[in-house]
Amino acid sequence: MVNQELAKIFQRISLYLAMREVPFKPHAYERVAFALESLAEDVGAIYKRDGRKGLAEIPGVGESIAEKIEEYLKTGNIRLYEQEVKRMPVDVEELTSLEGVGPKMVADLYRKLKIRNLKELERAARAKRIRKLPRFGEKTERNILEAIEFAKRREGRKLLGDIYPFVRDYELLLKESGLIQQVSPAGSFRRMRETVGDIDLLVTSRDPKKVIAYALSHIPYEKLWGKGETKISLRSTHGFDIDIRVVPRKSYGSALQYFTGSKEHNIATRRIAIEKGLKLSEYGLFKGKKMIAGQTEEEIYNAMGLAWISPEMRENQGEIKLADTRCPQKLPHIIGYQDIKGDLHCHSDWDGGDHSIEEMAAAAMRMGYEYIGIADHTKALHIEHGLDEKQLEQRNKEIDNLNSKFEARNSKQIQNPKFKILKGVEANILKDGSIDIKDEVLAQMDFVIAGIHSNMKMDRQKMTERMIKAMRNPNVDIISHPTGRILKKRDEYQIDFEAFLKAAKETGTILEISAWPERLDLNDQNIRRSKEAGVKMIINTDSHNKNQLHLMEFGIAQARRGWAEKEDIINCWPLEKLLKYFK
Ligand code: DGT
Ligand code: CA
Ligand code: CA
Repeated sequence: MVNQELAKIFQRISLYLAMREVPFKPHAYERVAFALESLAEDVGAIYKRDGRKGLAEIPGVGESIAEKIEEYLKTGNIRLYEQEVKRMPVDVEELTSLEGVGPKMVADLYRKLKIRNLKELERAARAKRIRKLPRFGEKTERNILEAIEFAKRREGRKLLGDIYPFVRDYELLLKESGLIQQVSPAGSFRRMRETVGDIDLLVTSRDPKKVIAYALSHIPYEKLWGKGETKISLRSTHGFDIDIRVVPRKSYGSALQYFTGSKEHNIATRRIAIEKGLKLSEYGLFKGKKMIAGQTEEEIYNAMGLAWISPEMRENQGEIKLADTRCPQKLPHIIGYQDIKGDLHCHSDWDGGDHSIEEMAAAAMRMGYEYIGIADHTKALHIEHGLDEKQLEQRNKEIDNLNSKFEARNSKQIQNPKFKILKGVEANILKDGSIDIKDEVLAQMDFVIAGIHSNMKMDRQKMTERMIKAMRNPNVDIISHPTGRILKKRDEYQIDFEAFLKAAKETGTILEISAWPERLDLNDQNIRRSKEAGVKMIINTDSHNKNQLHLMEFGIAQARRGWAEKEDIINCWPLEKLLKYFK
């Protein structure tokens, strides 16, 4: 947990320094925050073992930041951070989480109007006080109010990616108690919904009271919503709610089935039980007074004449009908968490990513992948150090050299004998639908991803035309994060999605499912629509750091929620088949 706490502090320091317009440093702190978030080992453990030197080996951590980590581990504080907070006591995270509000604006608002948080910002905007500030104006004020409305609508739900590490920690914590037999997350988390309202955890134990006492003494919380003999409900100090329930072993399956939901799925399964003269509840499946199933989910579904259904599919969207053993159609054989053979949207240090192509490739090999695609940004994206034609040609040479080196080395290695690095780009779709890199150079790539990174607020017809024109480019293979939404921050582009799908099908363009936790774009619904339209998809992480490759899991989860099968997802395919599919 120390990693996450430190990441948060460094993220805030980065924002505070940006508020004061300190050059370079904000980026350095942001990078460290990123690296810490996805670091597998606990920094405390690293420090214990290797001291400050060990800390300095974490990507992005230099001398001075290593010192700060040490300071935090020793004192629980970082002086620099406290000074910054004192200088400008604003909730910089909350304010900059608004679309269009950056650190400089936050600093201005504090200096001129003493605005410290969202509430005060909203009050000032409604009182029309913001438009009077120099460099703000009426339009900015309106945008701020719009962004606040957006934030309010999403309030309360957390991103799956944000709470994921905590849930895994709680699971471990409960396992280590020695008091329990089984533990599983339930609810929307187990269904891997893109956002989660509260965390539901289910355990079996002979001693529920002790489990409850253990949880209360081991999970830091700020509010206790309720406490019973077998249940507690609390708000963790990290700001999200957790329900923990202890159930008897013989009811574990039925409780898991019930608390996994969704509610709509439960209502439908309960109705099926009634039709068969049975009664289904969290305690078990009953015929009269006799319990006929309860220990596992399988036996419950089976006793109702249904096949077991993956949690990701339990949204009452037709899955129950297909699970009926009498139904001639079967449930789709959705992709598994181990089915991905490579990640094609990875950035390298060529465009400002944290790791070299070789390091990214080595990390991909460790994940058991057969290939990795390097898709650096291209020149129209200045802030991301986009590459021009000449730099791309140089970068491609490096990839060729690495591939030859791997071939030589792999001949003696049994692991991943055919591993390949593919040459790609993430090029920009300009306002008129053209691509910012010359066709001759695009043609030299193994694959081309194109995405929208500017002019996102176009009207529906123009945006649709722009996308379709990009897909008609004979070099464009993949459209990255196709709808452009950022969870809790920004809506999708205005686009005619049906026309977009039709053009993707016609041109053989592949749609990306971005596994990046703030994007998850395509989302589950659009994945299902694409599958039904016969449009192929690819799940990519958009990693800018080798420690982000594991984010793949979130993309796979959304693909499973969208009922995608191996045939629909091209990076479940072997390399040859994949390469043949590109234009
Ligand atoms: P969330 O927390 O809003 O992201 O969504 P869930 O699905 O985790 O919902 P939650 O935490 O309120 O409840 C967990 C599960 O318990 C839910 O998925 C299904 C079950 N459940 C809760 N309330 C009801 C209910 O009124 N009827 C039925 N049939 N099931 C319920
Ligand atoms: Ca829940
Ligand atoms: Ca709940």
